[in-house]
Amino acid sequence: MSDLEFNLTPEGPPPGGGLPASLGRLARQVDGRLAQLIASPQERPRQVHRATHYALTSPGKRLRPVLTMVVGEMFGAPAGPVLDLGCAVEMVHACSLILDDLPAMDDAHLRRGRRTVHREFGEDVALLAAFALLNRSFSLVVETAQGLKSRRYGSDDLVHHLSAAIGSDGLIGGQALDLEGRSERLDLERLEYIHSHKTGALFIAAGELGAMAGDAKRRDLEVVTRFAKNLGLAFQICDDLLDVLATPQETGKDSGQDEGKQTFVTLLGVEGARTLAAELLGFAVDSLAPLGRKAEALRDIAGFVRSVARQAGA
Ligand code: GRG
Repeated sequence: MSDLEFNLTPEGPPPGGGLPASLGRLARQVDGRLAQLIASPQERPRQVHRATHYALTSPGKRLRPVLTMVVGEMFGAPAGPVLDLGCAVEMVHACSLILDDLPAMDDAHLRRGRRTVHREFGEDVALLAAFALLNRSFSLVVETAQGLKSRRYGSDDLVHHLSAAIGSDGLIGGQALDLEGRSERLDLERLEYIHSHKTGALFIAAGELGAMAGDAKRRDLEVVTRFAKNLGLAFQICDDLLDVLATPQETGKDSGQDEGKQTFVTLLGVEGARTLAAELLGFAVDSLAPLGRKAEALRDIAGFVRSVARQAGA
């Protein structure tokens, strides 16, 4: 663990572990920026603003915005706008966590070491806060993208990629099939479909937004997409491993949330799930070959996820 630096916040390290130091500096920039991009909790409607603030600034790993920033940096995107695009992705993630935790979905009590948003503010406010974050995410992408001087991509391209990642062929589609599949026996192909949509799609959008902000060539954009797809799926397998192997103190969320559900762990066993995660991370890293040494920070992200898969429950 010596190469891991916890991304300290006033409340301590983010549940689930910290990023390596090289990436932790980016996560700290995200932490410093998020609250500046949404309405203050003092502003009316106070309950909704308190809830958006609570959900967005609670201590998470910030892996998706870090991915946006690393990719943006790699293609020479301006740092300020790319940070804001990463924050927009984090807003979508925070929205999805609020919805996922609701009684109608996972009925979770604990998230990032705190009471879930609906338990703290009520379901009505939680729903409004989720939509407020989603809405703000899109306005932020439009504002930010308009200031970029990309030759290849307009703000409509960024909006399109983000909305596609969220829609019924993205997070919403994956979540819907996940909910439907709870009473069924799933095979590996279907499980992969669910998680490459429910989790992987936002990793893909995170990488793509960074690449578009840096005006990456289309073929380089495709490399980023492939990398993020494999990374996202490997990350979900880690999440499944942590659900059975780690304590709520370690992850900041309820353990055994997947009980009764088919997961990569129930299908493949702990070692099989670790092996699959390692394979996917291998594909992710191999896909970076055309980018050469400039993709080193992406290899670090894959290394971080690999260390989570290895250390889960150890
Ligand atoms: C309208 C945005 C939107 C979504 C609706 C509810 C839903 C559809 C999808 C659920 C997506 C979801 C919550 C997937 C789980 C992904 C996952 C592995 C979450 C944990 O991510 P970490 O470990 O969490 O990065 P932190 O707290 O560190 O940010």
